[in-house]
This record gives sequence, structure tokens and C-alpha cells, in this order.
Amino acid sequence: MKVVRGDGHRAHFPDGEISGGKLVRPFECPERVEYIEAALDQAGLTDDVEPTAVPDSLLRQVHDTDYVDFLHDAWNDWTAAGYSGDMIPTCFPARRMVQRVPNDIDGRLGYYAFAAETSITDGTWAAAHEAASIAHTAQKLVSGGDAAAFALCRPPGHHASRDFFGGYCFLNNAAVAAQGFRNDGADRVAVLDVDFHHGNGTQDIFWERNDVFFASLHGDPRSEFPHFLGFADETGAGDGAGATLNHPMEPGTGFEEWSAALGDALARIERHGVDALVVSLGVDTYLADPISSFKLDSPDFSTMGRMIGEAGMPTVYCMEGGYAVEEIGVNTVNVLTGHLDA
Ligand code: OKP
Ligand code: ZN
Repeated sequence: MKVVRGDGHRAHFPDGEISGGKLVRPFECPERVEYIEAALDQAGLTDDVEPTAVPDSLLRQVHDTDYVDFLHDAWNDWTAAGYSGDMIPTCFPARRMVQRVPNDIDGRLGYYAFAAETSITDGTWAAAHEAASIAHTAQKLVSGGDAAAFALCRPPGHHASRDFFGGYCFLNNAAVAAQGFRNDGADRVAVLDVDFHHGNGTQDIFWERNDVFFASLHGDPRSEFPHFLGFADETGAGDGAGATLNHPMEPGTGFEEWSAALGDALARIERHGVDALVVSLGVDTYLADPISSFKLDSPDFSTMGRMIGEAGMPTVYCMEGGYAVEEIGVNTVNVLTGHLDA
């Protein structure tokens, strides 16, 4: 399995993340990639590929054009306004307020955000763009005949919607891969999101589409981020009615219940008749993850990969979350080697 990776992610590392009323060191940090790279090397997954830039047209099929422009210009506009700290949104268009893009950068920052734990810095656009390019390059490998590829994306992408960022995500890498498969001739694609958190961005992007099936296994939004999407009764709308599947689970859920949900999701994906699979691979379901509450252990990730591999679909794995940094490498690589063993 080829691995697509780059160093551009290092440019994105905000000073702090608001957590418990304090500015703490961001959970989503560059070391995450370093631990994954070390584990890949150790497992002999060393067939590396450099990313090719994602076409702007593809990026703008997934995201609104004004949102892409906002992200691209954000840091410039911020410093032009006289600010020098990281960009932290503080004011959002809540219920019954006017949903119109403001002129000033403070207003636009809140307009295009849904959460305040995620800052934009000097290097955010370049890093997010490279992560989308990594996903795009992995999709091209699989469309070109590779059975599977691993896109080592950072920052992650599944919380980023057509027109807003948050949850450490700016551009939706998995959605870029899924849309790329469609553009390259796949009639139907599935995104399987196994990150602990619901993939609200991916769900929203494909909500009214039948050509991209979205399935997510995640912590119940009644008690977990992103709090406001990912309930079991969300199943898609319009042309996409029935093409979204949500499996929220209680805090403390272990692999027995989790893997039954995975089996169900894979069966539903198979029934949809898809030509390619994108896996939003978060390993924050791990029992020692500092911001999550499932109880998967390291060997369970091998089983997860084997189950996905046994489904036999051309597959792109896009890295999402995982914040127990010292174990993130082993857990991620266990999924990939499990897949290869299938
Ligand atoms: C991103 B991904 C910590 C709260 C963290 C944001 C979680 C973003 C998860 N006090 N809230 O899905 O792994
Ligand atoms: Zn997550």
C-alpha cells in the first residue's frame, strides 16, 4: 500500500486551543504525524508518494468558492486589520440572526466557523491545502489501479463543511477523495467515517446526493462533539434520502458493540453498490484517547482493518483524528496492515 505524505502540515500549529476555559497546547499537533511516520517505517510501509496539488476546480466542487477564498486570504486579512495573534472566532450567526457575509475579518471569521477550538494561523492555508492534495493523490493512485492507498492528512477534514471550518478541520480531505473518484468515472462511492467524532462536514456535503453514501460510527452527539449533528434519524434528503447512515454510540462503548456497527455499515455500503471506498480514519476511538470515550484497544484496530479489507473495495484511507499521540502510530498502522492481511 502506497503512503502519500508531506511536510507542509508543520506550518499549521496554533499557539493554543480553548479547552476548559484555558488556552492549552492543541491536541491536534504535528507530533501526531511523526508518530505515524515512525510506525509506518517500522512496519515496512515505506512506499512513499509526494502529493500532487489538488485542482482548484475539484476543491470548489466540494467547498463553496467564497469559503475557499476566505481561507486562502484569511491570515492576510487578519494581519492587515492590525492583529498578530492566531485567528480565534468569537461571534457566530446563531438562530434568528442574519446569515450574510460581513465585510470585516472578525465578522467573516465567525461566519465561516462553527467552533472556537480551531484557530487559523500563518501556515494554515498551505497545510490544509497540502492535506487535501494528499487525499487527492491517494485517490488518483487507487483510480489508477492500486487496491488501496493511505493519505496521511493533517490537518484532518471531516468536520469541514461546504462553507465552514471547526473541529481542527478546514478542507474536507475525504470529500475531495470521494468527489475525485466520481470525476474519474466511479458511479457510486462510499465514505465510511470511523473517527470517534461524527463527520458532520462530510455528511453535510453529500446530504442530498445518492452517488456518495455516507456512513459514520461515533460518540452520541447528546454528549460528544460536534454536539449538533450525527443523530440516528439523519438519513439524507432529496436525491440523497437513505444514503446517509449514522450509528451514534454511548460513551464507554467497546469493540464488540462497535464492530457490530461496522459490520452493519459495511453491509449497507455493499448494498448501495459502490465502486470505491473512502475511509475517514480516526483512531481516537482508542481507550486512552484524551478527548474521546470509546474503549477500543490496539489489536482491535487490526480487526477493523481486516473487516474493511474483506469488503474488497478499492479503498483510500484518509487520516482524521487520534490524540493519544504515542499510540497513534501503532493504532493507525494496525488498521492498514489488517487491511492488507485480508
Ligand atoms: C476532531 B476530529 C477538547 C474538546 C475538543 C473538538 C474535537 C475535534 C475532534 N476539550 N473538541 O474528529 O478528531
Ligand atoms: Zn475525532
